[in-house]
Amino acid sequence: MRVLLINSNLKDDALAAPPIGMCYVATATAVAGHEVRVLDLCFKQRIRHELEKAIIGFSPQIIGVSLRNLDNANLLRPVSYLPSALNIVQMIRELTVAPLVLGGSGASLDPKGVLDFLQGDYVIVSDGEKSFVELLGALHRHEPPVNIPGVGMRYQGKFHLTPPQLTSFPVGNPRLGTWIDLSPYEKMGSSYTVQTKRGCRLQCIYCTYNQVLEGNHLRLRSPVEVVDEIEEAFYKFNPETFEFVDSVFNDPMGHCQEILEEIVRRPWKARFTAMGVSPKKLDTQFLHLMQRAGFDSFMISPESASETMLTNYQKGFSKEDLHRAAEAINKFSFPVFWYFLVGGPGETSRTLQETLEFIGRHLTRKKSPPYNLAHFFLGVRIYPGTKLWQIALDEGFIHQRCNPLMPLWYLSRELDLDVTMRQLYQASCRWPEIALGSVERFFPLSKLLGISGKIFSIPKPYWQHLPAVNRLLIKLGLLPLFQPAGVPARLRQSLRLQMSCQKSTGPASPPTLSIENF
Ligand code: B12
Repeated sequence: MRVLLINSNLKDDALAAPPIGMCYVATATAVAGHEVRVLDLCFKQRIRHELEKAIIGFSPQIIGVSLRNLDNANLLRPVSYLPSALNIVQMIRELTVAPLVLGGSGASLDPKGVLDFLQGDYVIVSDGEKSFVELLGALHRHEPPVNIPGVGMRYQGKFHLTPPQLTSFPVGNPRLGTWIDLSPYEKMGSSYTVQTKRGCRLQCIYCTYNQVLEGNHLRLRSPVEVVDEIEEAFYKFNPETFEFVDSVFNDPMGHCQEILEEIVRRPWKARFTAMGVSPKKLDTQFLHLMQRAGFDSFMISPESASETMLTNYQKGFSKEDLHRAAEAINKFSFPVFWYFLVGGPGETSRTLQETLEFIGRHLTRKKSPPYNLAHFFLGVRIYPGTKLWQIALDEGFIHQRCNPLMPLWYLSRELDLDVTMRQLYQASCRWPEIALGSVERFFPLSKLLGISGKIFSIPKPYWQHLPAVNRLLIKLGLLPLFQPAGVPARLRQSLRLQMSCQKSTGPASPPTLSIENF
């Protein structure tokens, strides 16, 4: 069959992410003998024109649309990506009658809601490779695809989903660089992305990784196969950096170490980064191995440095583990991006203070670049299927019949929001390493880096320069200009809206919710 896969993620700033998931699906579909084309809409100015070019010449028999994000999961600066995805789907519908299949993490998080809202024909939950290829087979044979694992659809007037079966890692090498043009991503500071495993063993109460996204059963790729993929891409595409996009990069530690050792054994030298590094067992020996393999930065998500909050979030490591990891990290010169969450169950100004003290003690020691960056998200996004969903139901943050397509938030009632904002603001005036979620409104400016970064050889990743910018703003007394005003009142208002909105709107009517307005 002729299959067109379209990336609907238009986020083209410093966080631009190549659509690796869609490339996995493209490779699996091509391996199964179909004729596959890929259209990456990110960085494209004329979306309709691109769609016309791709659809009119090729006449696809099936269209797959990748939906990575529902929203930006940022309560301080909320943005929904659903209206732009809807716009793309509507343009596709005007150009072709080919069945439309939705997939990607956004689609997996709320398959029914996404299928209804975007008016797709089918939705794939979790891994796409096997389910999508089986769906194509069924459609080709004119059979109803009702029993294919991972496939959701409207059937006999109702939404029908066969639960996904995540048993093995379906295709090894997604051949990212052969399906899409990586150069605009690289310009923005992004990397050639690689996945070494699927599944997450952690049980963080707010997280979806071990649920619909990847499941909690680990599926590991062979270290040699992973490094072969990197080697092939290194010689073919010569990317500036490779980035591991596993949910947790260093769990299981043994598998991760084998990959790093395999990299060290190869004759070439590449640069690496990773998100999702866990502080557990992050010692100087492991960091040294990362350095030898070519790592020059990474992201770590402790979420809090308070023992109470680490326990409440069920992070699977202790405050002591975290302090040990920070001390080990400080012996190296990597810039490290630290993610913190404020406002989970049990958060108080005292627990937040403990996190800020940790930052003051460990993350602000460097007197010259590269600096650490401590990024704070306020509020915890509530997803269906997580323990936080149940907690939020019990505590009245959400209602049984709420619509998961709307960003739903948990924000500890033990926090006095005025005090919280003051705490965060004062800390950010004192330590330029701190960035609050509201900084996201300046991300579009990062496109300037894409233009000037090469000319002035600004080192990547670009986020490492944010503390230097903050330092300058603090010195010039300009930081207050960049702080959003009236946040506590705004947050109280959106939480009130969240609760009232859910009570009046049942699951039967999600598309009527005003997603554009939040
Ligand atoms: C790595 C990562 C990042 C990195 C990306 C680095 C990079 N250079 O790519 C960084 C830290 C930059 C990042 C940033 C953000 N991220 Co992020 N990120 C992830 C993470 C952990 C892995 C994504 C990944 O690459 N997976 C590997 C691929 C292979 O999996 P996949 O994309 O799911 O693809 C499979 C299926 O979904 C399906 N599939 C995919 N496409 C298609 C298409 C079709 C047609 C079909 C049938 C199937 C299909 O098949 C694929 C193969 O099996 C996920 C969580 C997770 N475990 O999925 C969050 C996640 C995707 N991120 C999320 C968010 C919110 C963001 C940000 C918006 C956060 C922010 N405010 O800054 C930004 C957005 C960036 C962007 N450009 O879109 C959310 C999205 C949920 C939501 N609320 O919308 C997730 C799900 C985490 C969560 N909260 O649960 N992220």
